[in-house]
Amino acid sequence: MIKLYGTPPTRALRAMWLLNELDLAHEIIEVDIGAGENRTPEFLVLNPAAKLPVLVDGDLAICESAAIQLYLADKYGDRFPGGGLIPATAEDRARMHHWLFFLMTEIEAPLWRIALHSFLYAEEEKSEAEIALAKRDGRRMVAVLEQHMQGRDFIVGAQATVADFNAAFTLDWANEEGLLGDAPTLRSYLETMYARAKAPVTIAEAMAELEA
Ligand SMILES: N[C@@H](CCC(=O)N[C@@H](CS)C(=O)NCC(=O)O)C(=O)O
Repeated sequence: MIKLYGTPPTRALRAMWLLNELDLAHEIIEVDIGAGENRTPEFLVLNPAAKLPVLVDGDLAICESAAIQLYLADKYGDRFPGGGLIPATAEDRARMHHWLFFLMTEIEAPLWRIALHSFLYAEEEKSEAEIALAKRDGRRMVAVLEQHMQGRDFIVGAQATVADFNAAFTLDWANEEGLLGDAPTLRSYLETMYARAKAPVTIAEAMAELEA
C-alpha cells in the first residue's frame, strides 16, 4: 500500500489531496518534526533533506510535494473522473508546469520566509523586516495569479489539473498569512476548490485539530 509520511497541516496536504481525488488506498505515517523524527537515520534514507512529505509506492520513495503530486497524476491519473489531471498536449503541459513552478517558487517561497522568521528560526535570527518584505513579495505574485484567473475556473484549460491541487493548498496558506486581501477571484476559487467532495482539511482546520 502507498505510504505517505507527513500529516496536516504540513505540505503533506498537497499529496493527500491527490490521493483522495484518485481514491487511492494509502497509509499516513506521522513524523514528529518537533521530536526530531525527520532526522533519524531511517528517515534520512527516505529524504536526505529531512523534510516532509515523502511518498513511498513500492520501491519508489519520492520527495518534494509538487513532484509527489505529478507522480500520482502521471501514474494513477486514469482514476480521475474525466481524466486530464495532466493535460494531453505539450502546450497545456507547459502551461501547467509554468504555474506549478510559479506557485512553488514565487508564492510558496515568500510564505516560507514568513514562517521561518515568524516561528521557525531562533529568536535572534528572526527579522520583522524580512517578514514585511516577504509579505510584499508574496502579494505581488498573488496579484499575478489573480490576474491570470480572471474569467477562469481552473488554472489551465477547462478542467482541474495538478496545478489546481497545488494552487489550492498554496493559496490556503497565503490566505492564512493575509495575502489574499486584494484577490477576490482567488478567494472564491479557493472556496470552490475546498468545497470539492475529496478536498482535505484546510490549514486552519488542521491547526484547530492539533490544538484541541
Ligand atoms: N520543498 C519541500 C519543502 C518540504 C518542507 O519544508 N516540509 C516541512 C513541513 S511542511 C518540513 O519537513 N520541515 C522540517 C524541517 O525543515 O526540518 C516540499 O514541497 O516538499
